[in-house]
Amino acid sequence: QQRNPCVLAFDLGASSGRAFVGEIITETPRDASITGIGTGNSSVRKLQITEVHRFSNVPVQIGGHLHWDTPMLLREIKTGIRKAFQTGYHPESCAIDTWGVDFGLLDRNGELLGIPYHYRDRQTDGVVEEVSALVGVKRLFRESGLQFMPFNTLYQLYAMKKAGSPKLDLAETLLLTPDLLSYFLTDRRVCEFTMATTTGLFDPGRGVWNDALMEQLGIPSAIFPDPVPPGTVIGELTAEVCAELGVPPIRMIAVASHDTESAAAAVPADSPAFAYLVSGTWSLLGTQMAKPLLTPAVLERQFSNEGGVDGTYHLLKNIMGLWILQECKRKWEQLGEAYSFAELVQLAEQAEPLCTLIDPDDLRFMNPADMPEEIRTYCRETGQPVPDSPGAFARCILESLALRYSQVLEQAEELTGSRFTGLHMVGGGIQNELLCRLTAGAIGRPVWAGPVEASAIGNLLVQLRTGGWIKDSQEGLALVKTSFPLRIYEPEFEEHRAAWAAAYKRFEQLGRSMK
Ligand code: ADP
Ligand code: LRH
Repeated sequence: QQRNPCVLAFDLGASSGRAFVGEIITETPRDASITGIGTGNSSVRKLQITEVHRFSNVPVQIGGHLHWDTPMLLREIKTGIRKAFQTGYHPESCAIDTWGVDFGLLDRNGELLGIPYHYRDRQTDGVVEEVSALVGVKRLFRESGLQFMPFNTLYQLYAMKKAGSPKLDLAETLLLTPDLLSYFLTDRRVCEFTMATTTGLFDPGRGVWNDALMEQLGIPSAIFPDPVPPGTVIGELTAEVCAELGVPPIRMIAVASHDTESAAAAVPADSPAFAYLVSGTWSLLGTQMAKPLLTPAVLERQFSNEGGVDGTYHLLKNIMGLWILQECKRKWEQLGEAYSFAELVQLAEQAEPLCTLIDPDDLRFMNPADMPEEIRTYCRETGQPVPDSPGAFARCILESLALRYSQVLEQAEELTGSRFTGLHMVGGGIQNELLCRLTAGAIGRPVWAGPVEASAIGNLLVQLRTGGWIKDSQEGLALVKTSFPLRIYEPEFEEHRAAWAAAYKRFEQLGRSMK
């Protein structure tokens, strides 16, 4: 029997990592009538994805700093490769996408210098203000295109410099997380374009590294490899890795290695001007653009321009996201009260609606020691009822996120002059049906939810293009549309609209970081 070509994607998020094999299958009309997909007599091509591995991604505090457990990530990726072959697949290639901004430094022998920092490490506290004063906010934005988030690579490197870290002096190469993990497997050093655009050191207007800014901040420009576009072949697994895993030397591809951009590349939109929300640990809300938008209004609203596939740019905003709920869940677990996400959603369903609201993007929620306590303090300070049960906390978080989505969606419309008829939601967060429903209510428009595993799918699509099995992004999106049905959430009735409008007014008054 002829085997379908297949490829292997690793999608590493801040909460978990997962490995999916993707293969293009052809359903005959007979199969199609069984599954209910497809009409007429023509056969249907679909992308079939199979999860072969999943693992938790838990960071580690070492002394005063928070780090990624990088050796664990590499070990789990190796396990994923082995499991793909053990399951009977023979992937033609594999690729890794991860969160943005973080990196490892290699010394002149090609060895890792230190343990990569986690973007929530506190070394960058106060650094945004310092760099802004040094460079000027207008230039900083014009030459990076990014929202001023304390964890952008630029600020991390500046913080290391300021702390007198010897690592920068010893570094020969800086590799962003997906490139670093690919390097461990192939011994090849690349810098993938979509990741480069998350650093703050890549000038999106000129499309090059910003050597002048690096020099001004004392960051060595020689450590940054030239960016390569998504779809570039990095190289093959090294002989050592193949021997260790007992697998043949498959190719590794640089995809849209930034998870947000891999997800955006898999949004099954019907028109080129669409709004999307990638919902996971973070919520990234934005829209696709042909080129970066570097206007004073974008600086004022604090949106980012991040590079995507096919040279596109994405105007988007980082919203604190389900991190807040994850951290409450973790705290309750420590206190001996364990709830699954599904249970928390169920409890939130029963809680009183639109009771307490928070500004999810208040920086106090970035990494507090005790998230529920931080929310309690916020409620006391803003004179609101303090949530008194996990359901009330979850409801407060989800409704506040939905209101923030509505606000940011309107800002995106204002900045781009577009009108979005609804919002595409993708990512693990769409398993939270209450969140999807609340979002539809808050924005007063439909939410089109799916696919859940958008980042892994976007990763697979770029690999399938590199392998020549699909020809362009249109063909890729057509596959997504036939393979992963959308779930539609319509906004609620008129009486709810008034309640949402009143809540939005209260939400806006919460102020602080409401730009
Ligand atoms: P990341 O890629 O950042 O690690 P994911 O895309 O995997 O994040 O999404 C993780 C989030 O998905 C969790 O924070 C949780 O809120 C949500 N989630 C996962 N499973 C469920 C579930 N069964 N029900 C509701 N929400 C869920
Ligand atoms: C989401 C994400 C986001 C970045 C953040 C660090 O996973 O990649 O786009 O800003 O992580």
